[in-house]
Amino acid sequence: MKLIIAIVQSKDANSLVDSLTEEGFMVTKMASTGGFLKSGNTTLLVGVEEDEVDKVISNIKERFKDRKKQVQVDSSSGDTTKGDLSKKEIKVGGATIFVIDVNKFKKI
Ligand code: 2BA
Repeated sequence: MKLIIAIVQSKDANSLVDSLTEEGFMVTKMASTGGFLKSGNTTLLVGVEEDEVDKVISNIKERFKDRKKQVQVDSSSGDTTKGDLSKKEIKVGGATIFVIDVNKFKKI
C-alpha cells in the first residue's frame, strides 16, 4: 500500500476530493499553510494500492496547472511578510506530490 500526500491550491481542492471520492478512493483533506508564502493551501492524504497510484496522480494533473506569480520577498531571509522586500517570480498552482510506502495499515 502507498500513501499519497498531495499539497494543492485550496480553491480547487474540493473538486479534486469529489472526483477522487466518486472514483472510490478514500481521502482526508487537511488545511495547511505553505512555509514560503505563509498562505493557506490544502493537503490531501490518499491511501491506495500500488497499482492505483498513477490513476490518482493523473486525476490531480488534470486539475492543477502551474502558473507564475510575483511575490514580495525579503532578499536576505526569504520571508514574504517583512524586512527589505524585493520582487521575485515564483511558481504557484500545480501540485506537490509525495508517494510513501505504508508499512502497516489497520482500521480498528
Ligand atoms: P510554499 O512553501 O508557500 O511555497 C510556494 C511556492 O513558493 C513554491 O511552489 C515555490 O515555487 C516557491 N518556493 C517555496 N520555497 C521557496 C524557497 N525556499 N525559495 C524560493 N522559492 C520557494 P511549490 O513548489 O509548488 O510548492 C507549493 C506548496 O507545496 C508549498 O507552499 C509548500 O506548502 C508545499 N511544498 C512544496 N515542496 C515541499 C517540500 N519539499 N516539503 C514540504 N512541503 C512542500
